[in-house]
Amino acid sequence: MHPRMRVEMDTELQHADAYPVPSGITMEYGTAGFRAPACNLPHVMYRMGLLAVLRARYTRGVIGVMVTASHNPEEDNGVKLMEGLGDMLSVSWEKHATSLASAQLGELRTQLSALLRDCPGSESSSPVQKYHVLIGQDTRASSKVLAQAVSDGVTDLGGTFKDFGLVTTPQLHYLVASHNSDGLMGEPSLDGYYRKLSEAYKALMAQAKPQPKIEGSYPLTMDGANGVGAPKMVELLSYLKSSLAVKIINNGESGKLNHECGADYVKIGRRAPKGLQMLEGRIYCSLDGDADRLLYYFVDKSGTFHLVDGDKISTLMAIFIQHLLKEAQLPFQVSVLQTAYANGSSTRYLKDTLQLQVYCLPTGVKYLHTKAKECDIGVYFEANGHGTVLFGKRVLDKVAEVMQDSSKPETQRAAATQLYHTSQLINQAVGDALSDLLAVEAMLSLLDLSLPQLYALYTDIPSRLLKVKVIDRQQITTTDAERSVTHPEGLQAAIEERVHHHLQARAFVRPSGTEDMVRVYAESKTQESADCLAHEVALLVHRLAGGVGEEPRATT
Ligand code: 16G
Ligand code: MG
Repeated sequence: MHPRMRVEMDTELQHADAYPVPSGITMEYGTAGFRAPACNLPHVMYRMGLLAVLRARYTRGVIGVMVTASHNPEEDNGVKLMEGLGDMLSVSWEKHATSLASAQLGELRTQLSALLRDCPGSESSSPVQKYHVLIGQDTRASSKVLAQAVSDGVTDLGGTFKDFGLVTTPQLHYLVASHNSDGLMGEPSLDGYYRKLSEAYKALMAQAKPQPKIEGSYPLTMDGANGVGAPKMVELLSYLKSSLAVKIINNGESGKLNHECGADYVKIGRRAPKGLQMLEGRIYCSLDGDADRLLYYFVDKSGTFHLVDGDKISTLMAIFIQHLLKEAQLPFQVSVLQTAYANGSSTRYLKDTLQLQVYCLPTGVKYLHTKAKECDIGVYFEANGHGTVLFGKRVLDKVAEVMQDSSKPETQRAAATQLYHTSQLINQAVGDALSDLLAVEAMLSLLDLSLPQLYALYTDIPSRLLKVKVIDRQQITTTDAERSVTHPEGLQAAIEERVHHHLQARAFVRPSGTEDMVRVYAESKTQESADCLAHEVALLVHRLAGGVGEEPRATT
């Protein structure tokens, strides 16, 4: 056993004094880890370094710690842990993260000792084992110092670490997954990541019809949100050589992170990033600050903006895979996993037109990813652009069998080969904007489908998202994948009563996992009706669930 890893916490925690808990600050490990103004985070980062070593010891695998606050403003930062095959920190350890985060020194030792006692093998005197932590960071000015705090925590508990510096969140998930699978998921390096993606993309595109070139221009423009996705896309493009041309804007050279650009800005406002003059016939996409979300968009002849959101990207992927399964004569089920925010039209199209199995799950990647793992092929995307496709082992084994079976017709084997390359292209650890971007490009080409054609497959039902501030948002509890409120009493009945006054309508409310707000979502036949319903429901939340400040006003 490492000398610093005794069951009783007699270790010095050399750096602990440098990271006191500021008074009056408590934080919760939420949907996407901790997020807060960067100045409030050094002590949290140090403690997450400590926790990562314990978790590495508990899981007997490498743990990843990513310093990022994704699409939040530059002034914020955050941290999340990943483990196993790139999964999010186990939900059962989130409470340990929460309680360690605000533990003062004495309490910290007590909590660490308790956690240490529970670690398997803690009583044995087995030979020294290194507990290894991979650290990554986004482009925020605060990230470097905060990553240092993580590494101080790691070394204080005798762990070792590798700081990868700037990486996208999905790249760190990949690195953790590849480390913990002994390279089965790919080589555990950034070079391994780029090679895997670029080779799979080139192999898929070798089967596609050549695309018409637009002289002196790029068919695809990518908004990097002034975040880490932009430089990482440049690296990826150097592996792709001439097989993909992308113009990158908001590459971080001058603009501010996530400011008037990026996937969240585009999704919420349904508009182009500031300064982008969109042209008909071109296509555009936006990443978020840590490159785990991707959205596409274009303008039509009249200059009207159209968003191809996560629901539509998920539809494209499901169509592509369903088509290949049929060609390859593989009788596997494609399941699509959505959250309550998925537009009702998308759900109907997937179920009724494509005849796919569709599930609705609570918001947050951890729920979608866990369910996707149970499926033959699980396609999951949140409407906000975060998602991926998971291929089950049973499917991959069968795909490999067909690929190699020379008695099968060429078309069948070719389809199986494309399925194989698709499974290599799409990040199996987590939703990954860079990997998804290559997948969307390849799938559109191979299906010979344009982005406007994908957009036109179904028409979104008008919707409205609002937020309401209440005294304590945790007082609102929900069931049925967040589509129905269980507390406070009477709220659900009142929502349903309002919904009945609108055509083709639905509405739900849920406490946000990342902001101190209650979110309200409504859909209805017309935009006016959706706006009205959302406002009515927001008023109900304010009145029945302890609203703070003025009542919500109607949107005009
Ligand atoms: C986080 C989640 C995202 C979810 C969003 C909801 C991960 C990696 N990210 O960004 O999946 O859509 O939170 O935020 O799980 P909300 O709870 O504030 O609505
Ligand atoms: Mg993100």
